[in-house]
Amino acid sequence: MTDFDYMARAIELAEQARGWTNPNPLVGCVIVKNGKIIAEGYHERVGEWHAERNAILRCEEDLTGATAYVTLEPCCHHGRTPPCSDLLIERGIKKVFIGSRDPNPLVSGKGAHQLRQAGIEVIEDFMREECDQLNPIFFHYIQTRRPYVLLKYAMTADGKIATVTGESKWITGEQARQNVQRTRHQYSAIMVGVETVLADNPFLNSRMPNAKQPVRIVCDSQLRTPLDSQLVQTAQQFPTVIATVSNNMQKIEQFQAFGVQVLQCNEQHKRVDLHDLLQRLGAMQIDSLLIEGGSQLNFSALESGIVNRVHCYIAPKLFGGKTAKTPIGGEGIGDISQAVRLTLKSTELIGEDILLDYEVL
Ligand code: AOF
Ligand code: ZN
Repeated sequence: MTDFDYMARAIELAEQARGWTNPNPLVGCVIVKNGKIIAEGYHERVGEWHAERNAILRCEEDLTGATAYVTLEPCCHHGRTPPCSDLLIERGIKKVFIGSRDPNPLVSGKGAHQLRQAGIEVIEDFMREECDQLNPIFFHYIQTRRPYVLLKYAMTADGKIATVTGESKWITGEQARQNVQRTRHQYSAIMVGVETVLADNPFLNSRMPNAKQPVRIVCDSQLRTPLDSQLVQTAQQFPTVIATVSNNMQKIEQFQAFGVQVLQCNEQHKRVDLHDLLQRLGAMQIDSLLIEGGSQLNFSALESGIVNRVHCYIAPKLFGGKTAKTPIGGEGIGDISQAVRLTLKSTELIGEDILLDYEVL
């Protein structure tokens, strides 16, 4: 096995915790001595041991002279757990391959520096691109303290998200819908506009077995969410937030009585100021937000520039109809030069549907 194989294994280990570490990163670690893997570990859940500590503490062999492969620069600060750099030094590790740099201001180069100071050979940026792919959410959140935003929609091959009568169940097939469930598990919160609540009365939970449940958010400037909606009725079991600009205290108290948290946000053009909302969600430790429509909220989100990533599912169906809804509504733009520009990261065939994964420029 080569250095590349060991780091690839560390990435594979890191992946296993997807959805469970937020707002911490996904991190994997492999330790090799005399051409043999003698320890493996990954960061399993936020608040628990880091990847390196898991690998080291589970290994009974002497680590003196061994080489460690870590997908993220080892930390050197006392957080919820003690510094990993100290432990690597203490156990006599001789060489460390690092994938991603850690932009956390508490670490940011100081981890690698500390290892070098102790005489360890450190190789940085090793398979950095692959390692960086693990943590777009962490890198964004640790630097901005605002959630990383993914906009997701499913449409027909003629660009419709519903028929002329408003029917939308289902556009994509079973496998694509399962993929959405996995995405919900990876994001800390999921948001829809009030029109979607009125039209679909959604539940917005993750139905994957053992899934982590995202915080459910309704963007509802005038508090039109019905008290008998599924979201309000299940707010005691699943955290539920309504973001509004309304001051109607009587209504707010009614929602609160069901366990809904009401966030009174700043106003922008009579709607919720999405930048203010993101700031508040970030302060609540929400590092990632999945926006699932409707078309008005999708446009507002894109227009305000809060969207980092777009997932577009295309189903092999055609609906037609001049008034059938499309994924992005709102006022739109007049001039092509104002278009939101995207970079295609990947395309994937999921069952009979296509997933286009874009980054917003
Ligand atoms: C690593 N390996 O496996 C992780 C690291 O307060 P804590 O203990 O939860 O630490 C969180 C910070 O530690 C996080 O922001 C990131 O900078 C680093 N995470 N570092 O070397 C790991 N999870
Ligand atoms: Zn650490």
